[in-house]
Formats: sequence, C-alpha cells, structure tokens
Amino acid sequence: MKVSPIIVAIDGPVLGGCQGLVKVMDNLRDEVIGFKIGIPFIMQCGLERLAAARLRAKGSLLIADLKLADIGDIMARTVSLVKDYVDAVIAHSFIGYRGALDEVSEKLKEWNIKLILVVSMSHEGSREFYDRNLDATIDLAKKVNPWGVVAPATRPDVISLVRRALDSDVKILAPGIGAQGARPGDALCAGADYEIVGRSITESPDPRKAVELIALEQEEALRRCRG
Ligand code: BMP
Repeated sequence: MKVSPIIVAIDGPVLGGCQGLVKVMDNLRDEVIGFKIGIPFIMQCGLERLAAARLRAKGSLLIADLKLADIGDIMARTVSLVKDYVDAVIAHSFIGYRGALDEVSEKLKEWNIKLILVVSMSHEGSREFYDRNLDATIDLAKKVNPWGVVAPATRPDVISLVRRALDSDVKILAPGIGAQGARPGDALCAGADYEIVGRSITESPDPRKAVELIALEQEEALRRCRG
C-alpha cells in the first residue's frame, strides 16, 4: 500500500463521536503520512483521546495543532500537556523570536517534539498580515529552523517562494485543499511536501474512498507538473 503525502486534519469528533478518532486512524493509517489534531477536538474530547490516538498512531506522524501564539514559558507549559502523545506541534510565527519562539523551540528539542511554524495561511485574511510580512516570517523560520512550516495550498505562488527560501529539508505542509478550494496536488507541484486535508475526508461518508481519490488527483497533478 502506497502512503500518500496527505495529513488528515481532525477538528472535532469524527464518525459521530470522540471515539471516532481511533477508528479513522485505524481506517486510514496505511494510506496517509499522518494526522493533525486540532484544538476543537482536544477541547471537546479531552487529552485522554489524544493518548489513545498515540497508541494507535503506529508510525504515523501525529501533530497537535495548538496554533501556539504566546510568550515562551506559557507555550512550553501548553506543549507539556500533550508532549507524551504527539510528534509535533504547530506555532504561529508572528509572535517573534526572543522570549517566544526561541524558548519554546529549545524546550521542544529537549522533549524531542518537532516544531511546525505557520509562515502564511490559507484564508483570504492572510494577505492582510502574514503575506505582507512574508520576508520577515521566512527570515524568522530560518532563525528558528523548525522541522516544518505551514504555507497555503490556496496560494501556490507563496509555497514556491517559501520553498525557494528555505532549506530543502524543512517540510512544507499545505492546508486549503477541498473545502477551501485548492485542488489536490497543486501545492505539491509548487514545492510542498504534504497536503493537509480535513473536512473533505472527515465529513465524507467514506473517508477511505475520499483519501484514495485525493491521492489519485495528487498523482495526476504531479505527473502533469513534473512531466
Ligand atoms: P479543511 O481541509 O477542512 O479546510 O481543514 C484545514 C485544516 O488546516 C484545519 O485543521 C485548519 O485549522 C488548518 N489550517 C488551515 O486551514 N489554514 C492555515 O493556514 C493553517 C492551518 O493549520
């Protein structure tokens, strides 16, 4: 079974409840790179569901999408609550380095947790702040040297720019496929490593079929763009 460069976003109870998370993971684990668990799921379902997810991940990348944006000490305290259950956490970059990302990135190294930094977002409003400051967020990413960054599948030109600017070993994770309008594969063609897909999979009557269709579209897009 081929693993596709898809990260499934889980932003609330799935398949009718909190216990649906492990069912979705069991169903999709062999087809996708990993799972990104969002704040709505964690708040509604609790940390014990995240602990259960850890046991079921079996090699899949498990990300807590906490969208951290605070002073360093408080971000570290927040991550300490999930650090035993996930491989990576997501933080915003607009909070800056000193007293914020410098401290939390040091802590994450200690705990062996990957840091993923948002450098641009998929919604329209990202143009109002993030995209106007893209040079600064990219410079910050170079300084922090995270495992990965989030950049928008909805604006492949931004992904291309980020790809050119960062070292090739920094992963680019691109959300915005399906429900937000981007097509599977376009972000990969622009230089992303993984595409984050939530509702098109979790709200599908057949999540596995949805993953397979997205994977097919990704392959077709890559064939087209790589020739
Ligand atoms: P969906 O495919 O249902 O639109 O979900 C997208 C996921 O990616 C959500 O979990 C959302 O929080 C996340 N995301 C996003 O949509 N845009 C961003 O810029 C950053 C994100 O993390």
